[in-house]
Amino acid sequence: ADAARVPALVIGTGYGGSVAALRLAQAGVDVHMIEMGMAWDTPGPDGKIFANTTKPDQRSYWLRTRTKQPLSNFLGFPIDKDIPRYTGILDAEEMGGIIVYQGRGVGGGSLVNGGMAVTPRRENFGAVLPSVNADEMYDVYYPRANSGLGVATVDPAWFDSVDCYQYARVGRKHAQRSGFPFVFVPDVYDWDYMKKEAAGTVPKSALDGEILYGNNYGKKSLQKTYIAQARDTGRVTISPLHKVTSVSPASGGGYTVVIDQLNTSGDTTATKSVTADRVFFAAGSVGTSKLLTRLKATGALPGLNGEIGKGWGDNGNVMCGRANHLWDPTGKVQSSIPCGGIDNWAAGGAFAEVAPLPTGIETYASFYLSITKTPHRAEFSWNAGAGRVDLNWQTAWKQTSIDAAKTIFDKINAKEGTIYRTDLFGTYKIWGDHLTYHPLGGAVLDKATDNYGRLHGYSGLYVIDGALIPGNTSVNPFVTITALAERNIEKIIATDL
Ligand code: FAE
Repeated sequence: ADAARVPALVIGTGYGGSVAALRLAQAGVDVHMIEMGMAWDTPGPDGKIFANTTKPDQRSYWLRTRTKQPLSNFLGFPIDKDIPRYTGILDAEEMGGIIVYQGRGVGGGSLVNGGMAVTPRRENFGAVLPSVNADEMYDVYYPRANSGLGVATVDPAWFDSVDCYQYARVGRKHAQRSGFPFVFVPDVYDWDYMKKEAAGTVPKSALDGEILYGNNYGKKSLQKTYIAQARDTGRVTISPLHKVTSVSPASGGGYTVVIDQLNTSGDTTATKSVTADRVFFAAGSVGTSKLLTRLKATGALPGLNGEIGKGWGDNGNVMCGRANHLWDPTGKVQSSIPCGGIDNWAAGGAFAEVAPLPTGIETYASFYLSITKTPHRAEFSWNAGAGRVDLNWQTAWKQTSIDAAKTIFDKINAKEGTIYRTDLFGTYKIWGDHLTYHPLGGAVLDKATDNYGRLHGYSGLYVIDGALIPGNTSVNPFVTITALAERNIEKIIATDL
């Protein structure tokens, strides 16, 4: 093991980690980022870095021998297939009755997500992060995050005219006919690039159905925004295919960080150790929570407090499809980037994204991902016998989310004389209630940490990712994760360095 010493080590390269790295580097601090996933900067044999959604291959899944697609069935047929085991981009992690989808690689969730960049309504923020000054967030940190991420909204005139958003216009029509507000949802996709895709003048990404396994062209993942800026400072190094396994106090001050180097089969090829003055946990809600829960229980960081592992939620995610009449086709070519939603949060506790079903054929289906208000919170705990961290999620808890989503879709179905699709998640199964895209919490702000993410019990250890947010954000979470990281790192740089 080499005895390298670094001023700041960041575990993970998603939203929280990228904000921390950029701002620390700009303040003159050298930063080492550790990422268990791949770099995603080299084209595969097909000339593209990322696999297409319709043709998953080894690049698509983290260490699985079979795909685990969020929509497992289509027209009654199972669509999962065998693939070689590889350090691919999407992790479908099975945790106590819920599949938690997460991005793996330099850029974290920004590699795989839909790019929907939503700021919660001001009146809902108090329930999202009760200990945070909302005026500061809405005056300073949300604007800073939106600008750093490159957030923009679709041109409404183009939206109204283009084939690839037929599905979203059908979604709008049905929402409005039932009296629900339809709202445009901002995104980090380059809208000018998508216009060129539609015009046929550039290689297609959104209009070729790319999502979930990476976008080859138009999406501004963190690789193109925060991480590019961080690299430009010359102070940030990134080690992909390296996984942090331990953090503990070092005898001469700072922390000893133990890191496994992985090959693309997921085997450990070397174990290294680095001493860091400060360590930022940015491994994502599940990654950070699992690491801290294990380190607390096994004696590496025994002084962490009793809030570690608590307050985890699924952001109330639930999916469903509706079968439209033949006079309401949703389009053969659907942009993989959603741009609108149905806001029934105040009345029914549900905000539903009108999502694409980019199959390449006409399906007459409307598809939705709902974010719902849910009180249920699970807890991570160390299972000493099995040597792993467990999560006590209860599958029955999703009923609250289904009930909230039904406040929208039962009404639309009644108005339109339509029914739910029963073929997308199994045979005769309406609700996609087995998964989440939005894990949140596990090291909650102002509980496991102080009000700026400093872990209780140890100076120089910080949490700066989705683990800070207690389970529910009322909308898609990454703008809030980014804005909170901007707020916290500003305070940490001003007072701790
Ligand atoms: P995250 O982005 O998950 O980054 C954590 C990183 O740490 C990952 O790259 C890990 O590989 C790495 N890591 C974990 N453990 C270790 C370790 N021990 N050592 C080294 N590295 C490690 O965390 N959100 C939205 O707001 N809008 C959307 O449209 C949207 N769509 C989504 C679609 C999908 C399919 C998925 C999976 C998620 C989606 N999300 C969306 C959620 C969003 O991507 C997620 O909230 C953020 O990525 C979480 O950011 P963090 O910084 O917490």
